[in-house]
Amino acid sequence: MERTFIAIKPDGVQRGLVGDIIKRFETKGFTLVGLKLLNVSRELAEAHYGVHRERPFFGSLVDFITSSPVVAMVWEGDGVVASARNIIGATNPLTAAPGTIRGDYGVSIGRNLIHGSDAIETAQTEIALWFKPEELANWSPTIAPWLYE
Ligand code: 3AN
Repeated sequence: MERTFIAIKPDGVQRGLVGDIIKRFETKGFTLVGLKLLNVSRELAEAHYGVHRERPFFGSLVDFITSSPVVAMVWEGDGVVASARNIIGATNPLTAAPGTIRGDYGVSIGRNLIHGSDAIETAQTEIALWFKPEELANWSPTIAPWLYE
C-alpha cells in the first residue's frame, strides 16, 4: 500500500496544532504507520531540503526546521501521497484553500506548518531518510472493510 512522509514543522508543534493535524489524516481514513517527535539535526535538514540547496531561502529553511521539535510521520493508504498534498494545501498559506491545513492555520510561506512528500518516489526517499525500517509498524486497521470496498 502507498505511503507518504508528513512532518509537522516547528510552527505547527509550537502552536499546539499537532492533534488537529493528525486528526485530519486519521478521520480521512489513512493509517498511521510511523510517528516520532524529534529535534532535527542540520545534517538531516540539509538532506531533506537538498533539492532546494540553490534557492535563496535554503538557509532559512534549514535554520527554521532545526529550531524546535518536529513531528515526523508516515501515513498509509490508497492514493495517500496526492491526497495528503490536497489536505495540506498550497505552499503559500495565504492562497491555500480554506479547509486545507495551510489554508486554515497559516498566513506566511515561511511558516506553512507542515511538509508532505510531493510524489511516490520522493515519499520513499524521505521515509528512508527520516525513519529506520523497525520504526514503522505494519498493521491493518480493523475498520478497513468500512473504508475500502
Ligand atoms: P511544498 O512544501 O508545498 O512542497 P516546496 O517543496 O516548493 O513546497 O518548498 C519547500 C518549502 O520551502 C516550503 N514548505 C516552504 O517552507 C519553503 N518555500 C518554498 N517557496 C518559498 C519561498 N518563495 N520563500 C520562502 N520559503 C519558501
